[in-house]
Amino acid sequence: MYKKEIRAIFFLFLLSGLTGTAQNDPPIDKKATQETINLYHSLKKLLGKGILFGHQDDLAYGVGWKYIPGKSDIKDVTGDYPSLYGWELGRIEIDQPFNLDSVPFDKMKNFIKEAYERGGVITISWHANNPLTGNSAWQPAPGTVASILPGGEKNGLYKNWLDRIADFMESLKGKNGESIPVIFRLFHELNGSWFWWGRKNCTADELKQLWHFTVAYLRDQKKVHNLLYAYNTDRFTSEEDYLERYPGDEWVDITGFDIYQAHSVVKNEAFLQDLDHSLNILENIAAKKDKIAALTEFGYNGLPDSSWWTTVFLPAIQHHKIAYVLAWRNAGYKASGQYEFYVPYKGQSSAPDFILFHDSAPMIFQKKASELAIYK
Ligand code: BMA
Repeated sequence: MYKKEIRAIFFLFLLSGLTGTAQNDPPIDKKATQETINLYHSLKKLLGKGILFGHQDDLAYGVGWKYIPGKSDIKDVTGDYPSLYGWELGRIEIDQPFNLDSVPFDKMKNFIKEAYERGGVITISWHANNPLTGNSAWQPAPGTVASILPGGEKNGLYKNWLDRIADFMESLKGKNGESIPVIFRLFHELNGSWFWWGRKNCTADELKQLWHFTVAYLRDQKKVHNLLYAYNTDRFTSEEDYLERYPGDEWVDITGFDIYQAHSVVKNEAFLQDLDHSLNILENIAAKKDKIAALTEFGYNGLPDSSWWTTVFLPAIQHHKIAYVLAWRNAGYKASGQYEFYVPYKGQSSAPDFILFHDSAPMIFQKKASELAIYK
């Protein structure tokens, strides 16, 4: 038998019985659909065994292309799709037909169905506009969070926005009519201050109240039962720092954080250490709280180091108990010469290294994920 086949069989053995009943360990939604419960347990069982690889907007566009059926920069490079897909709902709240990155919501729904049917996992973020001012998510204003809490002048508007979120989530159906489970990355990067829900823009108590209100509204009032909820900070320094705005164990399924290498390659080693260290802290928190740890967003824009995947990113993550990692979007090049991409496209200098990364033991892309039957 070839080495690769032996590895594959060993891998399947490791993960056999990935799902199964775990009656006394439900997600925070006690009425979650069976597929959502199965996803929750599958992710838990992955911890320490394999890491799903995700990419934002993977099927919609990449560097130099848009909306080509079946295309994906990751698939072009590795022959394999990612096993996790990030999507973004910003502007659905104001009834726009496409999101803030110009992805039409109807196309997004089809991409989500396509990925789910081949066993992929879906995670969604929401850069909601500022509900108090009508400006973007990045334009905080004093009192915004207070204004949408019950009794606040914009609570009605916010509920109206959540109705649209609920409609979208509920419209995601598999071919047997079942709801497609979604990991909802609510108020992501909440310890930074660039969004209206950020640290300097509301008190910890206000954020917690907002979290409770939002989850309770979607889950109990709107009866949306296909969501897992991810608590998702930006970089942090300690357990206390990470948990400063944590809404409570009964309100969170997944704990994660976002981190970027935003400097020149000489800072790679520092990035590796930071990521490794933060994952240690996260892993400990998740273990104590019995939550699923994940790297909810990461990237190195432009990938200027051709061996970054196997010499920096992989060594930082491979020994950690995290269920998945999500690379940010391949928006490509703008006319101004600016660019934004976080996974290689065919011909990009880190593409050969990304193939090695794809083949590395803990990493799970679509082919392995399909065999895991994550929703069964
Ligand atoms: C940021 C950038 C922006 C994008 C936003 C929301 O990190 O990628 O170009 O509009 O996320 O997806």
